[in-house]
Amino acid sequence: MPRMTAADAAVAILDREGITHAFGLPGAAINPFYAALRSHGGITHVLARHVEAASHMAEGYTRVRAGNIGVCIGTSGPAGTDMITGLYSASADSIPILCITGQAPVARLHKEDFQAVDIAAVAAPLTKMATTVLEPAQVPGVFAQAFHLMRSGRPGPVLIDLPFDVQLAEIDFDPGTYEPLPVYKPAATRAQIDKALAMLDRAERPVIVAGGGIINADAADLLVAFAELVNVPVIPTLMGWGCLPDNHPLMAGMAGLQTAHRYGNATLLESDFVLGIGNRWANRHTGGLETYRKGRTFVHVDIQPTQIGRVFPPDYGIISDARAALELFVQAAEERGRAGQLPDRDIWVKECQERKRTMLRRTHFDDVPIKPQRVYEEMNRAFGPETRYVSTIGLSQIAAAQFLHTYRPRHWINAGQAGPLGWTVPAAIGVCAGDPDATVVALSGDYDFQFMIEELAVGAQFGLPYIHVVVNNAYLGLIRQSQRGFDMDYCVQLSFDNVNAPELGGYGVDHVKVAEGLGCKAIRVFKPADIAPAFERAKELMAEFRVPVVVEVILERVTNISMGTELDNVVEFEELAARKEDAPTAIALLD
Ligand SMILES: Cc1ncc(C[n+]2csc(CCOP(=O)(O)OP(=O)(O)O)c2C)c(N)n1
Ligand SMILES: [Mg+2]
Repeated sequence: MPRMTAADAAVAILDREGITHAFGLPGAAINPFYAALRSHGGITHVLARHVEAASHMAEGYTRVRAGNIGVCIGTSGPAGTDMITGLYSASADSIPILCITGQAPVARLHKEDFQAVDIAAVAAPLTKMATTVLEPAQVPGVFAQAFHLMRSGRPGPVLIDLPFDVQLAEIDFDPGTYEPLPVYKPAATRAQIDKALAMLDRAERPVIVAGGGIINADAADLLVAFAELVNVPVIPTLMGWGCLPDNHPLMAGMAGLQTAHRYGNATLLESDFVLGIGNRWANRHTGGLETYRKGRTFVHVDIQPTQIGRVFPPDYGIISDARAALELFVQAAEERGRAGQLPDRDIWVKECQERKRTMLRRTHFDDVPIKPQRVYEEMNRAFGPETRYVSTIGLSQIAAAQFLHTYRPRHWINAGQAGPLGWTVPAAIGVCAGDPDATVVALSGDYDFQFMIEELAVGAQFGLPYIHVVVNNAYLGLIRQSQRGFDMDYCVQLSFDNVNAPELGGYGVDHVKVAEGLGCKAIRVFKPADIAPAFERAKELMAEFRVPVVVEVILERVTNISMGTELDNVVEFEELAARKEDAPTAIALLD
């Protein structure tokens, strides 16, 4: 039997489980694991500048391709606690990442050892498993179990904490015969699918709410096939956005309080039946449940048994992986179609399409300082359907969801539930590492960008080029807008006179200089007509220098973005589009 350190065994298992990349930074307590990484030599390591960033890089890496699992590594103590936000973000959005931490030696865990913190206890509620391995011989089993858990059922993160002496201890282990454990995914039965389809048949104005579970299950093609077979409009959630292209005739728009389309909300409110697949009924999608549920029948398909009935009791629930359910939905719908049993939905579909064409928000403004809507219009022109967008939180992200277009799964990569400021730069770097050929365009408000701006150096050091659009209003814009309800504008200003950059006119941080200082390229734009040339120049710079390129757009300080507390009370702050020139990059154009 081959003998090796437990750390060597762990790295060999990472390899056998298909891991090719890791994001992290070493410290004394994790050095044995780094020694094993070094002697293995087959895992590319990206050195983050902040450990929280390593966890977000891992998440971006997971999200970009089906089957990917991002690995983040840190030492004991503060490295683990820094990654807690990454574990929260990943668990909230059902994204598997494996977090590996170093730890004090076993015998010293309770002896006030330097940087010994019970990280497994801290991480427990945010992970599918969080464990400090006390017996070296358990290391292979713990890693096998970790991969089994991350891939089974509702995906999510795992933390493995390795005491220093456990990493160094020699164990018997044969990597050659190591085998990943089988993955468990519950699957709908045909009887359950037939029952759901019979309910759908009885509806007059049905919609499918398509959640991120469909993307996690790599089942977007089946969703499109099913929607087309039954001719039912689809409302993707923010996590499901991209599972059918925005220009698909059955894409009815997103519904919700913020990241939603006017036509998506109107169609949901007109509907009498909702089939939710792989979705959570998160409150930013539903708003108040009374409005959301009124007069509608609900079927809910979810991989996690306890998710059914958690937010509200559906009329019928099915516990199933989205792919397994959609395979049967397609099969059953095909049979019904051949037997001429599918209802004609043409009139309802046309009504939904008409709303998509007419209920538009205006994007075309020529104002200086630039109105944010114009930035998204220019992004729609500059970046094609293969673009992978990365964003996190803020008015910037909300407006992006309202105005940008997504055409493919995994092309809208967003921390949907946790929304941790600072996620965007590291997540974009993880996306670039996971798909080096992708066109990656990240979007941040000025504050989100400043949170982890140091990670730009990682993109420069490791040759991970992408374009980062920074919309600068010198404000915590979303919080400024939400403080209107308190009649205040308190602690949300980011504006100051930068003594080194008077040309910024009070917009504070000189993002161009900071980005350049970190080894990246950067362009600043003040006028609408300069946005498109800046994007073209950014593409050239990215190709030439292979580093992140920042395009900073100086916005008007105060622009309120459409949002509300109920699906039927979303407040519009700008005049709506009346002619096609008002929203020239909308999918379906007004006359
Ligand atoms: C860690 C963390 N702290 C606080 C918040 C609350 N928050 C959400 S958006 C936001 C302001 C974002 O400002 P900016 O990135 O400039 O975007 P803008 O809204 O101005 O477009 C804040 C403070 C958060 N999401 N995450
Ligand atoms: Mg801002």
